[in-house]
Amino acid sequence: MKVGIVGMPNAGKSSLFSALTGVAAEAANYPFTTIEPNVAIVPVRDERLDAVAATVKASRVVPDTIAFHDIAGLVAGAHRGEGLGNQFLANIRETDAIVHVVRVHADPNVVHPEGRVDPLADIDTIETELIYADLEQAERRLDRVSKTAKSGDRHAVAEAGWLRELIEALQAGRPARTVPPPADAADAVQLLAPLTTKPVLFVANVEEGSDEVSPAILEHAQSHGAEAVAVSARLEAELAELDPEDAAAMRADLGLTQSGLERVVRGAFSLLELIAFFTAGEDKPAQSWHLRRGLSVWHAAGLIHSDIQRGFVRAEVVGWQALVDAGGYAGARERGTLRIEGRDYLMADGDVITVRFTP
Ligand SMILES: Nc1nc2c(ncn2[C@@H]2O[C@H](COP(=O)(O)OP(=O)(O)OP(=O)(O)O)[C@@H](O)[C@H]2O)c(=O)[nH]1
Ligand SMILES: [Mg+2]
Repeated sequence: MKVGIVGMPNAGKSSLFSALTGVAAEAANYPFTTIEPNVAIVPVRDERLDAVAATVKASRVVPDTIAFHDIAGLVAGAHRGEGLGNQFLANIRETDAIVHVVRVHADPNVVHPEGRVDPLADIDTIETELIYADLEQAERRLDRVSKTAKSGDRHAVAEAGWLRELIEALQAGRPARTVPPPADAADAVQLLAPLTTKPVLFVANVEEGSDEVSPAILEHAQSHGAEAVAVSARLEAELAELDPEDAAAMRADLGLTQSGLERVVRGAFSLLELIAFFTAGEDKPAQSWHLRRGLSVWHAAGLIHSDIQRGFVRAEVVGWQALVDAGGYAGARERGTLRIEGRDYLMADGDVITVRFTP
């Protein structure tokens, strides 16, 4: 899963990013990979996976990951080249979701590009720039597609029609998610990858020691089908440099219950309606995976390996808690909590699966 971080200059994007990177580097049992300097691979901690690993005596714990992409800040008029322009938005076209960092803290030592701290106005600026970036992209695509459409190609005609409708909506300030493509050009969205179809998680960058999202931001998020969490980005970046016990003690001092980064990671997952499932065996790695809610064990098998999906025969499925309670697979089989399921079985959050397949 890939997430792009957007926001105004000085909003706290890179601080959030370093906090995430710090956490990733600290997770000693995870092979930290820097793909590019501005991509942080963050393991998704899950206590259920730890319990499963201990129960089945797994060799090690391999958490699923999220890749966060940090990019330069956007200012009003970025699409006309203001600030650093908007071309680096191309780096996050391929992401699954967007984290929108909004400055809420009023630290006078941190310069605001507009000279005032106004979270809702900043959100509007960024949303407008994302819409302009999509508009540019859609117009360029329409140029190309309308040439093919002239020859009467049905798919191109349908796509061009959709693009015209999309362009009209974007020009009126409406995001691309409000204009779904017609059935005969259903792949057009994937081709264009508009930024304003992606789910958004607002991260309110709040004063240290605060962990509440203001009602105005929450309301904005909810009315746009988005979610919002509060984080103090600089504090989290500092905490990520401490060892875990010191960080926990400092958190307790500040009265913060949950790690702000955990809120970001969980927020990102709930945004995408992902459920977790696990694979584990004695002396084998215990691994967590994430799948969109409503998909089958056959889809889950495909995430693990395309060969396992291709040769799918059946799956042994047990809820993580039932597995832990039974003390392992043998116990779960005896109690009847471990079931044999076919390829259409719909995965539930927390399932532990073993897929039998013909190689
Ligand atoms: N007081 C306070 N300062 C913060 C907080 N988060 C970030 N800052 C400071 O704000 C400044 C900008 O933070 P960055 O994380 O670099 O912001 P950015 O969004 O990456 O900025 P650009 O890369 O310029 O777009 C830095 O001096 C940070 O230390 C915070 O929660 N509280
Ligand atoms: Mg930055």
